[in-house]
Amino acid sequence: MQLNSKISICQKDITLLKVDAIVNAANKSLLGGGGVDGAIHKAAGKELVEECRTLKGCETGEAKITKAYHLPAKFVIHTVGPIWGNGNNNEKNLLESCYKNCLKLAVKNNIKTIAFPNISTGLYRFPKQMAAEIAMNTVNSFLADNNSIESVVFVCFDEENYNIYETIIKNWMTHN
Ligand code: AR6
Repeated sequence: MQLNSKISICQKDITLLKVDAIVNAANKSLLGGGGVDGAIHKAAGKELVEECRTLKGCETGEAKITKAYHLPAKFVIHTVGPIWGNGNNNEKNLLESCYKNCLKLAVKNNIKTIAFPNISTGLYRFPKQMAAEIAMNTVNSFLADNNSIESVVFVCFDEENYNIYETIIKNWMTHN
């Protein structure tokens, strides 16, 4: 399958992006935490946690949407990635579900531009290479069947993730 031209990568702080929706790598409580979750809540302001409280949490692999308050984005889509154990606890399928459910929710809410962080690859310790392959394959397949989303950007905060995504794209271009 060809790499969809709607997919791009960048190395930035996701809270700075002016897209329709940024995705948050949250925990099941949806009440904030460290990593990208902490950065999003800090930049959005306390109204975000107030709205999140009304959502009553979120299961691993699922996604829920809120407004983005003081962020430049319009919406935040909160998803809960799997905590990496040994790979035998359905981690891969759950990570795939995160990306799929975020995109489904985006389509439902008429979101055209969306930015993903590298879900589960920080505190949740999912191996970065495997996570990147799952992320790219899942999003690319989704875009092949759905025309309403116009742009998906993978926001790689750390150098290691950026290099992994860059290499995957280069390989994809040369082999497809
Ligand atoms: N912009 C973009 N990416 C970021 C940013 C940022 N500002 N900050 C960190 N990252 P993590 P997880 C990257 O740990 O592994 C929280 O406490 C980071 O480099 O944020 O899914 C939640 O509440 C990494 O590649 O999320 C949960 O308890 C990626 O974001 C738990 O962490 C994900 O790292 C979720 O763990």
